[in-house]
Amino acid sequence: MKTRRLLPRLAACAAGLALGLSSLPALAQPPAPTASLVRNGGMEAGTATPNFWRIWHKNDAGFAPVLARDTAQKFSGDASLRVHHPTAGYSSVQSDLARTAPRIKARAAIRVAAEEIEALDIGIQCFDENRRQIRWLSLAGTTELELPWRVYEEEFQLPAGTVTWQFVVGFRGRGTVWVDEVSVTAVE
Ligand SMILES: [Ca+2]
Repeated sequence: MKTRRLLPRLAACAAGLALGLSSLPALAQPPAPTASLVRNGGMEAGTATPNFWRIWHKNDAGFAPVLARDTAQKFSGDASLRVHHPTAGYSSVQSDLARTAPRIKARAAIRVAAEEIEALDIGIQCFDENRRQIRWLSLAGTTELELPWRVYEEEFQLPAGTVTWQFVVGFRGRGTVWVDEVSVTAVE
């Protein structure tokens, strides 16, 4: 009895397989790009500031950098992230902490523009299970005072022991930095 009931299902499966085989050429197309592991890397979500990004700065007297979501100067979409230093100092903007498989190999990409700055550092900060920083992976840096929108791309591997990590853009001096289209995608 059971065998008889199964037969129509098997026939249906065979029909499905035949359909699958006939659509095989579609598999030859390049795979869809992997989703970025950086939340809101396009800075589109948010109002006064982009969601999932925060600023840290040195506590020098009178130094008050301003983080904003800028809808006037942007690389793409409706907005970018802007950091302004009214006076000279050091600050860094950081993405939300991300958690991925350890030793992941990934490609980082970022768009940056700047005015009147002294130095810019871009990298990935890696933390262990106790939130201690175990490695700073420098991706790019410059001491150019003026920077049109520029693309930086770099492949990196998270070191062993990494539990969480974040994208960091730090800059020194007086001036303004814009950041847009930040992404980290796994390549293996
Ligand atoms: Ca954008």
